[in-house]
Amino acid sequence: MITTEKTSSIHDFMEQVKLKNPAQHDFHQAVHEVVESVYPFIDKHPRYKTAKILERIIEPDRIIIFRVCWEDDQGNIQINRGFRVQFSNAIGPYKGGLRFHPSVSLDTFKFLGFEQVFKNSLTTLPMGAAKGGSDFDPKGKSDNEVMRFCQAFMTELIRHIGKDTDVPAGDIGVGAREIGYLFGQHKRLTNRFTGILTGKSLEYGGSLIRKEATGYGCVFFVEEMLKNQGNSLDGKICTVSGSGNVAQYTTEKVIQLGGRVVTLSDSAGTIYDPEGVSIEKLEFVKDLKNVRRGRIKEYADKYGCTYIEGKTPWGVKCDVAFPSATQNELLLDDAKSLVSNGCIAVGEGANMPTEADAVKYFLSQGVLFGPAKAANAGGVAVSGLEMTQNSMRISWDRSDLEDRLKGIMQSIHSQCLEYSTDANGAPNYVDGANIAGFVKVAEAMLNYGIQ
Ligand code: NDP
Ligand code: 2IT
Repeated sequence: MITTEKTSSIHDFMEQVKLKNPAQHDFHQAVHEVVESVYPFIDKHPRYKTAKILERIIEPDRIIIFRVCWEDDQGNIQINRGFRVQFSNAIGPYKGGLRFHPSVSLDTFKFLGFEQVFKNSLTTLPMGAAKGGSDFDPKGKSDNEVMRFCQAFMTELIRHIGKDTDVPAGDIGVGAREIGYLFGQHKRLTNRFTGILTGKSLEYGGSLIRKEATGYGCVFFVEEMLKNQGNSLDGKICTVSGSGNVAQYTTEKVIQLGGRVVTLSDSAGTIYDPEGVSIEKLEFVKDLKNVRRGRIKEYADKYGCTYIEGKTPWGVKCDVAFPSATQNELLLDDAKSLVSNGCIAVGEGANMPTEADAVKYFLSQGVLFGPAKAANAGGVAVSGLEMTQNSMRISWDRSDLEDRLKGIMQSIHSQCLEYSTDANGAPNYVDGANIAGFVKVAEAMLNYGIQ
């Protein structure tokens, strides 16, 4: 329960954050959510307050911004901006994905890097937090253009990463193709074959289950939330947004657990397939999005279902929603419409896909709400397992890795329950994830003294 006094302290704290980080709205949103959970907790644990852990944890260790020049297929010189925000290495080497998307700014990478601090802590593995990428848009580029961009990007990034320093991976716009070009350039420049990236293909040091991990992990987390209430995904109607890596493997695991996914989307619109996406239809989506790089509308054309141009899936009736595309894609009105249509659980596959007011609404209605830093931590968790396998020069088998992933998601669920408050009869997993993620990093920071 937040008292008036605490609310005013949170308000003052946030005013300072806004003054120091002007116009970084996504970063403010991410910090505010954590501060709301952690402030009342810190009040009961003054050692964190005296050591100013909260003030320190919101300040990245360092920010790297660089120019990336490359030549397109017509011989024109193109200039992009590269970023790496190394947020915290308190509990392990910096770790987190790279995003290539024209919309990104420093704000994007600060919010994502900040979220990663708590997420990586929850995985139980020794990983610090970072995020990076570029305003480069891979859409419509040839493979050769993507290769030249990735080579130019790595030529600078190489100074800042390393297997014990900072280990990037994929995110929006960065999949197996981009990781291959980035890894290849690193190997060429250093003449060393080391695990400096995760999400690698299996032929050169990648881990089984990594590409499935975020989506599968998110579904395992939702299954745990439901199980805790004596329920399950079996027979549930699910809406999924996005149609990239996270959306595809969320869909696959929902199908395996007996649920039915009735929507997928991309930045142009949503398909609504009341019969459900089958494994065969999902294979079509994988080929469409990962190989041919086409639009989701082709699904509706091929299978004769509804295509809703320019809309997200949240108007469609469902039991469980999996926002798996991008930040702030699910707004307050969407939350109201989902709840009035009977939605009982939400698993955030994307990072911060639910706007702050919408999160509050879900909690006020007793919806089981799995926040991103808990629900989508499976991706980075299997990245952590990829790092271990690379260091040991071994590879674990598929079922072993899936079991480990499931075990990690169950552990994250228990950690959240340990610190959760009450949200109208349901556990408040937002408080649970923020506080549980905070404690491990804060304790490590106390060990290091003032730095
Ligand atoms: P992909 O690039 O594979 O897919 C992204 C999907 O989201 C595409 O369908 C894309 O549509 C859609 N999308 C992206 N940006 C926007 C936008 N601004 N508006 C509407 N739709 C958009 O990325 P991932 O699946 O890897 O990532 C999806 C989310 O999951 C992100 O929030 C990411 O940070 C998060 N995440 C990813 C992890 C991973 O391991 N990959 C791990 C944890 C979280 P279109 O093709 O039209 O652009
Ligand atoms: O947001 C995320 O956790 C990721 N994009 C995955 C990061 C990773 O290092 O695997």
